Amino acid sequence: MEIIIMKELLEANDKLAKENRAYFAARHILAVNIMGAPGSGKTTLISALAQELEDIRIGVIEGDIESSIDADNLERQGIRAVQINTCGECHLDAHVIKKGADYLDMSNAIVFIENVGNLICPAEFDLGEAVRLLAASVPEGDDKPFKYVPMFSYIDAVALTKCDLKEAVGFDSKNFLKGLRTLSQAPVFETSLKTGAQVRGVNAVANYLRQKYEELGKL
Ligand SMILES: Nc1nc2c(ncn2[C@@H]2O[C@H](COP(=O)(O)OP(=O)(O)O)[C@@H](O)[C@H]2O)c(=O)[nH]1
Ligand SMILES: [Mg+2]
Repeated sequence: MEIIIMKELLEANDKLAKENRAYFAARHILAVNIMGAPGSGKTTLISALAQELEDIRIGVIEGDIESSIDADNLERQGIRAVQINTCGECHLDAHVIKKGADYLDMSNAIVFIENVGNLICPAEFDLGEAVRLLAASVPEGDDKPFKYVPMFSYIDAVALTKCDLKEAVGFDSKNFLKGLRTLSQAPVFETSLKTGAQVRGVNAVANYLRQKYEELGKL
């Protein structure tokens, strides 16, 4: 019985995700679903990308089980954001994304969706996004692609965040890539965004997204 309920839930979500995809396309919006573990650097990355892509309109749909800390932080930086609280749910779904997008009411924009910090459930819920970007942080360890197979199979690109900590935590890049490449050919962008230190790698992620955004116009 449980299996049937879950299947119905996912089918209903997929239908709404399809509608979201059409909504984003009609408004010339590149929707980017940013997933990753809690604390992997998702908000920090969004903030840095917004600076790097300053010539493009940016909106953010923030997902957390509670609080509006991330949306408040982004708004303080002048980035248009809306907070969604899932009240305990471990992922965002297509239904709440439509609500967030309606609130932002944007067009000709890149809309970042910061998913709930979790390496499992978000990989089951299509949101209608165009790009799935995983923020995988160095301190989580190089073995994560071997352990979280659905997530590492689901994504289009990886931002390997907190690379300034590689040496400190003994991160083995070769092992990380070995695990990832059995599942996906997703490009990997190494970033270091430590507060007060030199920012590295965010321009490559921004260029990747800029290209995706420019490709929208050619469809
Ligand atoms: N050393 C280091 N710390 C980082 C980097 N990126 C983010 N952080 C820190 O990691 C913590 C969690 O970042 P946050 O963006 O809030 O993660 P989120 O929970 O995935 O949104 C914060 O204290 C950030 O300052 C990085 O590249 N290097
Ligand atoms: Mg965050």
